[in-house]
Amino acid sequence: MKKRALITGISGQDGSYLAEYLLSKDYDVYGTIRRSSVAENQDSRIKHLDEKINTFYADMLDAPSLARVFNESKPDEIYNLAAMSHVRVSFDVPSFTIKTNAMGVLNMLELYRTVCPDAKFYQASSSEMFGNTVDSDGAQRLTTPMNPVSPYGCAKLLAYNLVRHYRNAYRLHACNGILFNHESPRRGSNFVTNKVVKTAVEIKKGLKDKLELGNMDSSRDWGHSKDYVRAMHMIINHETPDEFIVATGETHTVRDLCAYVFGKLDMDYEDYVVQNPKYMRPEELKYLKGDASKAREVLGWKPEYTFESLMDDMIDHWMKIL
Ligand code: F7E
Repeated sequence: MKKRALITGISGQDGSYLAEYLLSKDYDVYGTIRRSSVAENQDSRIKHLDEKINTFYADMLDAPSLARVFNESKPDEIYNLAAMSHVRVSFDVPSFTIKTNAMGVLNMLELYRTVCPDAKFYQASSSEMFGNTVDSDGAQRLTTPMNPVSPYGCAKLLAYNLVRHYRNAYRLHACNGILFNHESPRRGSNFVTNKVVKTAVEIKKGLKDKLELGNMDSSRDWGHSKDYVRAMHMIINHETPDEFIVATGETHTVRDLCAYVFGKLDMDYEDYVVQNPKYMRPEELKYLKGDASKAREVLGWKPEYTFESLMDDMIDHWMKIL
């Protein structure tokens, strides 16, 4: 019998790559999408999978809609990826963010516990939970204290703890993947990597003359979403439910990112990048570098993309599209 996977947020960057990955492993794939007034926004990343996957309208805050999806999909594996995923926007819509990213997970866990407790559950946890805590060697790991600095991070930390609590209280196979930033050509263009790459290509092609950014001194550990969805599948299928960090262990500033991308296009970023306070955050997470040694050693996971090959993939994409 084919395994059945349910992916909330299947139309997002990770959801779409995970759907492709699970289809390649012969799963039946089910997923939730949210209604949007611009129909194209609902399925632009999964349109090519139309005939191969089963999608349902649902919302993390609409428990009856989730119940219908659980009952119709009867999942063996549940990947909970749906979220309000933009950290800066979470300062503008804090209540919506906390409800969706924390209460929504509670809705999912209750359905999991009551409808299909023999299934396995993966929660998309985030490096944003660490806030500005860094170990003395300059990395974040599973033992690093978590002190989130955004409504998004606070909500993700509550969800993370709920998953651990449900696992212990109800003996469920519920896992957390703490994923550091992961990008791809499918990344929303209001996240910094895709914003920089897309705008740099537009400048190169004479379509724009400047790039407006916020804080250029923050550092991020950027990996490729394709590598990270593979890790999700390994985490959920590990024999014991557990927590894992997924990261490359390399960090770069936003400034380094600009220098690399503009440099690849034979331009100097300093001629085009201007700072706009609009893109600053009330509180900034300054530095991320993940220690994924447990995922490497226990799961045998390792990333195939480097920072450079990730950026090259995104540059190639926009050079073709624009
Ligand atoms: O910002 C700085 C910004 O929005 C990265 C989400 O997937 O990863 C992501 O969250 C950095 C920050 O990602 C602009 O201040 C400068 O320091 O691409 P980002 P994020 O906030 O790190 C984590 C792991 C998640 O879980 C989240 O869901 O870049 N930055 N100027 C800017 N950022 C944006 N978006 N736009 C700018 O103009």
